[in-house]
Amino acid sequence: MNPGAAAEAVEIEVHLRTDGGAGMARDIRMGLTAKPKELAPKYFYDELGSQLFEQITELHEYYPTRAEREILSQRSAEIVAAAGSPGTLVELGSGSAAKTRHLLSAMRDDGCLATYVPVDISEEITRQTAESLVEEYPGLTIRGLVCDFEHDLERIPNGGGGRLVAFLGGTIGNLYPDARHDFLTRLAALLEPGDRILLGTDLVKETGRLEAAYDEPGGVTAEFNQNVLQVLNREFDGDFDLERFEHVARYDGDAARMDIRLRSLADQTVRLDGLDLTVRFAAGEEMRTEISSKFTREALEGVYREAGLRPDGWFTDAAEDYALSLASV
Ligand code: SAH
Ligand code: AVI
Repeated sequence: MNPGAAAEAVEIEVHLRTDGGAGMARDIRMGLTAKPKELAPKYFYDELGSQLFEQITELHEYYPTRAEREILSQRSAEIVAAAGSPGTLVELGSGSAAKTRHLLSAMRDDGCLATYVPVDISEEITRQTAESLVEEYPGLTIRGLVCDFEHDLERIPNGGGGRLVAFLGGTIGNLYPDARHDFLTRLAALLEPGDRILLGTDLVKETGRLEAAYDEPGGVTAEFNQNVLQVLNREFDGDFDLERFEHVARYDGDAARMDIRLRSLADQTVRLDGLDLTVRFAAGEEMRTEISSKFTREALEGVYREAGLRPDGWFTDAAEDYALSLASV
């Protein structure tokens, strides 16, 4: 394809910091002054954070990506048919869209593929992904949205020819139950009859495997977690010393979720000039940076129903570590 044609087939809308960064500043100030302190996982994903996540997906201990790839590589044609051969694939939290190729190829082979809408908070990875995909799928139109999918969900375009809205990787598990309910309820309100959601969820399993997946000896996940402090240093002229915080990943069986934190290794004071904020950490104090919920089929079907969605498809890998499910209004 000539490069001009490829450029015309890609359009990326950016809706980040439309408030000049005031929302992020408010969020971080609230999180660092709360008791206990907490940061939202969406702040992990600067350019380095996105690269570190890609490395996580290749770790032996991190089975969710492998399991989801197994399902998509074997069942994408079936999923596309069950979703009514949609013309548009919307993907929330698309990242590198590595596994999404299976769905796009199944749509191409079905003859329905027209438009791909990647939606992600990380501009760099969304642009790279769009540029690669337009080369790989001649004729594909890409309408990327760089935004916070919780804030800007209603910007998702209407799809002529039906939509499949994929939310892969288990990222739904990074939302707290209330936020997840609001998010799915809003998503349900956007769906037209015939549109489908395709949701990736990690399943409940033994604690040892879960904790190993989030705290592997190689330390990539620790680096991914600590990188959020580097994001704050850059954004708010801060002086967090990453070496003085250690990665903690524990499974909370009552809440059925991984609980991921940074633990201060010393009594210390951190200054963020950009927020005119001084924050004290006691030795051993923990600050949560992410939760990652794990589901049973029954629990997930309850979550769907509460949001006004009807579960209508369930696909797992052979080991039943991970599930993809379809839902509609
Ligand atoms: N879907 C990919 C990537 C998962 S990592 C996979 O399965 O491998 C989570 C992705 O969601 C990252 O690319 C991150 O940038 C994006 N993300 C996280 N929070 C987000 C938010 N609030 N709004 C938009 N994108 C978000
Ligand atoms: C993006 N998300 C689904 C990952 C997860 O498994 O919750 C993020 C992650 N955090 C640590 N490792 C991977």
